[in-house]
Amino acid sequence: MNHQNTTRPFLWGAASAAYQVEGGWRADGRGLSKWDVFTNGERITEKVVGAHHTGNVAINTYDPVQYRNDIALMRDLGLNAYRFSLSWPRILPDGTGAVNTAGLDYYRRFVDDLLAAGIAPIATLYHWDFPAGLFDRGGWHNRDSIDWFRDYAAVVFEALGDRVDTFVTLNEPFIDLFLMDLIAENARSGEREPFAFTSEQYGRQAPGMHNLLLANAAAVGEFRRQGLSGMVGIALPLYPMIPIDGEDAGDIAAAAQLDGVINRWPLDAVLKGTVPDDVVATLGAHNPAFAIPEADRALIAANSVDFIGVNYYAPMFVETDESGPLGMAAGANPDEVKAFNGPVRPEALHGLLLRLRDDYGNPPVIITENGAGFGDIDEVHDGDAIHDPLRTDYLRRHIDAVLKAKAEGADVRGYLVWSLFDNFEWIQGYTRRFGMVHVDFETQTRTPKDSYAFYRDLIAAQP
Ligand code: IFM
Repeated sequence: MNHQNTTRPFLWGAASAAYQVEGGWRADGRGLSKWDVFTNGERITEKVVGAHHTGNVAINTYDPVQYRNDIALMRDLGLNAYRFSLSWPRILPDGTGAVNTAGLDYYRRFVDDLLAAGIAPIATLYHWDFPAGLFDRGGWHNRDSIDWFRDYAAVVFEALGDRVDTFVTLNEPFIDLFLMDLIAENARSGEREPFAFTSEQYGRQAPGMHNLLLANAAAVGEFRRQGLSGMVGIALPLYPMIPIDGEDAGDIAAAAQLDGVINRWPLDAVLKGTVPDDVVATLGAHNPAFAIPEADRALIAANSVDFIGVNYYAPMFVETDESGPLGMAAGANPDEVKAFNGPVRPEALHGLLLRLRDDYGNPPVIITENGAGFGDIDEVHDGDAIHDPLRTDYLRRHIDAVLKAKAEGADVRGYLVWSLFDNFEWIQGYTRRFGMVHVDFETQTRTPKDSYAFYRDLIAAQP
């Protein structure tokens, strides 16, 4: 592990992803991703939110006039870091082979404009927009995906490694495979409710998840091979697991098992270089073909990351439930106020950061996503102002939790809000707003909300 940049100031930033913000889906030679197909062809948003939403235009940040205005808002906010993702099919329209120079030029310009504004770029290589043609060949289930991704990473590192010093290989592999792909599959086939998963589906996704961890290792290896001086990490969706009945042995065991599948598996792989065999057994019970060859273990062992990106929104409350995947149900206490992504529990983020400190050798951590949407109750339009007190309170309490863990020795290097702007929220389309800045999706007008002013003042008050 390369613990560089210890002298860099704490990063106060925000995060986004290409498909959720860029638009320009056919511009300048961009190829298609699986999400273009999901939204334009099979129209999965109709099955989930009853409306046909796509990322074809999104919030239009492929347009340089638009994104330069957005960078001005970032500067006024006082951000010193901005996390964005690169669209794989914008750079390699077929996913492999010929490079689309116009796509790379777009990212070079965007990065240069961020740097000129004093904002450090944090570039994610993959945030779910898998090239459509390669998805048809099995996506992450095809072992060739490891080479496809390493070759794509090589192109990006060569093109941007001179100006980006922090790369994230993959965003939330578990959510990509076990949530989004399964929802899309259920919605498209119509065989079951979009959110109803089975143990067999989980077993089927397991080799894909393993391939994602190998792809991460291969990209980290490529980063080292090119001798780049920055840091490379991965952004994991981490969910502290809380047994619904803390006295019930079944619920306790279910919480531990789900922790293994979602948290411990990728954390062990990218930080310790090991594969937890109990997790392989849990998933292998639903897919006898799932096994880990020795050569794979060696690749993982040789390529741990420089930092861990923590995407934290909420804990999961877990209980045994024979009808749920892996015999479990995970959700939230129905009596709590919930943000879109779960109950508001900043203390669980604090605990998670101490777990990384204590169980994983205190790796450098960047909170690569944290934020909330609460729906209309938290989007109160009042003349030119938009009041979002619940989001503001959420951010304040989670930042306090992060700073407390940092003061207790956790090696936290930065905090990035999801998100600066309202944007395309995957299967929920434009119906879920996470931004500190409101976006009118018809006119692309940006209006800062109260949370923007809160975050600006908080950043300005830092020593
Ligand atoms: O919008 C998503 C993002 O793409 C991945 N992490 C969670 C966010 C909010 O749901």
